Amino acid sequence: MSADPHHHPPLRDADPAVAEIFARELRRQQETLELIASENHVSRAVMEAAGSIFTNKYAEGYPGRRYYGGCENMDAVESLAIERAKKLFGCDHANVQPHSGSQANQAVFLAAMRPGSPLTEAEQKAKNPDQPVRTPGDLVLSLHLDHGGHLSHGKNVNVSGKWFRVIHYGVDAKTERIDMDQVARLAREHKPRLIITGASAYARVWEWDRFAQIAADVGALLMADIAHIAGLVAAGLHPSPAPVCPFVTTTTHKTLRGPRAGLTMCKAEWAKKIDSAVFPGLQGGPLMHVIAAKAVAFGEALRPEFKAYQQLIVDDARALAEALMSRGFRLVSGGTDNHLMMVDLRQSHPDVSGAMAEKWLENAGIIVNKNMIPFDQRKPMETSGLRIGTPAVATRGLRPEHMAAVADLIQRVIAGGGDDKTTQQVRGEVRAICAQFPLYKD
Ligand code: DSN
Repeated sequence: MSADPHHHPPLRDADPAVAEIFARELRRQQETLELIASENHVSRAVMEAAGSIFTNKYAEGYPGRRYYGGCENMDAVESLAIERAKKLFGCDHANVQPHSGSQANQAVFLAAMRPGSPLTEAEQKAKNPDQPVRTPGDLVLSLHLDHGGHLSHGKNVNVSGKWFRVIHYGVDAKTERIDMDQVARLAREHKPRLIITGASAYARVWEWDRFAQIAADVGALLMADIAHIAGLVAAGLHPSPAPVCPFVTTTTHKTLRGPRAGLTMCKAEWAKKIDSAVFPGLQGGPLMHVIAAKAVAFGEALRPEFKAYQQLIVDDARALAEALMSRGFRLVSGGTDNHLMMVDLRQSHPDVSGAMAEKWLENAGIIVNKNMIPFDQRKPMETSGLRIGTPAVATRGLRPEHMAAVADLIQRVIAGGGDDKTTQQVRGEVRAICAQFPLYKD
């Protein structure tokens, strides 16, 4: 920073090294097809808010109850974000402060669950005879990570799996859809305190009502993590869990197309506990610039154009799924109901792992991610699957009629085994498509 406090040179002068990295990233986003199901390109308005003077302000506490002076504008923007979130999702209460989806989920654990050790007393003693024994934590029932679940839903390396006992349901081997009979049986047998629904790699509709019935039958609490499908839920293109789930959590940056952050919603009776869990339970100062950007994104999502955008995401995903299947790719569960599809490479390309395909596609300007698929034999860093989603290409304006060309490019790269000639040819064609659908052009 310059010695003169009134002189604020733009980034390109203040720090050319960082500015050059930003310029490269802008070019990368402009010239590649972003098909990672959890990513998107936000509006300039959202970026402006995220990079605003609100980054200068501490505002621990909540609107009207802060631990710092000078918070009137923080209160205004946070209240706006809360009101818009409530309207968007039809929830009783919204806490807009979680920094991420994982923290949005942790707020529910902290508010509603009794932590402890995931091990039984005997297991703890066998493992660490000299350690004091901790009581077993409450039990969670959630979707297996390999079947599309999420790290923060009880994976042993995550705090959710270290402090709570966890059992998993999965998809049916034949239909590759959630095995609701298994959910009901596990719930009956194990009586979990919390059932978690929601996934990061599941292409089908969630049956919230059936989950709610199962939870009610065994006296469990129910949480829906709608991080991936939040935009679809807000637009009414996927059923909303809000009427039947005491807790609904989400990130704000996937289909919802807001800043990178989280959101925890709940029924009125949990409002106080959720607020205390987020602050002071898990976090200190809220990121007020990000909360301002959430307010902007929620405002965008309340407009009629947002519904048309979400419809385009779904239409693009269906068209891409059809186009990939007609080119010989097998999709888990045979298709998609939402914004993503899981490609199973085992039949069409048994010698190609998800990791290999991800790299070849990246070299050709097509960005996807390798992903475990149900009953995968390969390891998580290798995988037999690819996860492909359409939120970002729909933002660029690609329509269902463009998806055959996209599927063709994917097919050529994978069939070519990453050879240089095909890679260069496809890269050129990707650039041409990107130029036809420019990003951040003015
Ligand atoms: N990492 C996110 C995703 O890609 O789905 C989930 O947290």
